[in-house]
Amino acid sequence: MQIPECKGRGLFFIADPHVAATPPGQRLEGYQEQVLAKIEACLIRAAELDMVPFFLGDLFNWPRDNPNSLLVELIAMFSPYKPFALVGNHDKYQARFTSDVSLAVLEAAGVIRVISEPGPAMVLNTPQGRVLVGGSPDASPLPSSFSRQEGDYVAVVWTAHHNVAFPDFNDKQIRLKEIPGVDYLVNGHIHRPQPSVRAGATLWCNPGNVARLTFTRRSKDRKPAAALWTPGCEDLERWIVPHLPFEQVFPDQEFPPEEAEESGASRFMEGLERLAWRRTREGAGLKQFLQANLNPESPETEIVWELYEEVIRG
Ligand SMILES: [Mn+2]
Repeated sequence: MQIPECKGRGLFFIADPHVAATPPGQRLEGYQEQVLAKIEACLIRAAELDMVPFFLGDLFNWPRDNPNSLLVELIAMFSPYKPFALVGNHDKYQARFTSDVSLAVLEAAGVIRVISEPGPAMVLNTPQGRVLVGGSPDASPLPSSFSRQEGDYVAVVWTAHHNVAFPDFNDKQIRLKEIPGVDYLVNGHIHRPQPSVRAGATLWCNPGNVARLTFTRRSKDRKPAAALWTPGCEDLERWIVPHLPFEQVFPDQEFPPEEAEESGASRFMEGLERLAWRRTREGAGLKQFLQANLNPESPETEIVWELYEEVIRG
């Protein structure tokens, strides 16, 4: 299969922008304009640096309930740049990437190069030589190795949107190990930035998403950043995306208690707080949450259900 050839100094990675017309998570009104401004800033910066823009999955927050006006705006914005986009779990409807999802509309408009099947995605011609860029979209396998001949490429960069066991996420399924023939593996999906980890010849990177979606101290302390790859780099280089102060994009309220957030000891309280902090339409999951988390043997359970009934009736 013929893959596109591009020219540039490197790759400009933008992870998980989660574009949406209505604010996702705990974000306030104005989200659409804010996230589009971030993406545009990234595309302009990538062009200034002569780098190829590359979305690491979850371009959209919702796969297909996006107004046409938003799609038209994205088509106009992407048209001069033709960025690459790996398919993320949020880009799919009922776990499938079909012509029914918004990302497919952008692809049909010819303004974005979608990677919906695992494999080599492009050859990037850099001043240092040819670079093979591959991708494994959501739910597709990562390569166990990549075969290349001496002198074929100066580097092989593989992109992914997977549950990788980076240091903060020991319980995730995919272990960090060397992938012979792959020099860099750059992952989206895990929104919290992680330090890069070397496994043999493969450097595993997880730059973290450019949109802040959750109301936590961690989001408050974090500066959303894109990640720049150049041939031979020791690690990705961060580029802080211009963004509004935390206070302007999240509601003015208290954080959940420190213990629950940090220790992870009380998953129940953590989950319950998250539920309570979600506003309006997302609050409906309380009953489901209680059913899944309350221990029927425990004496408090009956009291919690009584309270629940009271709240629902009230
Ligand atoms: Mn995501």
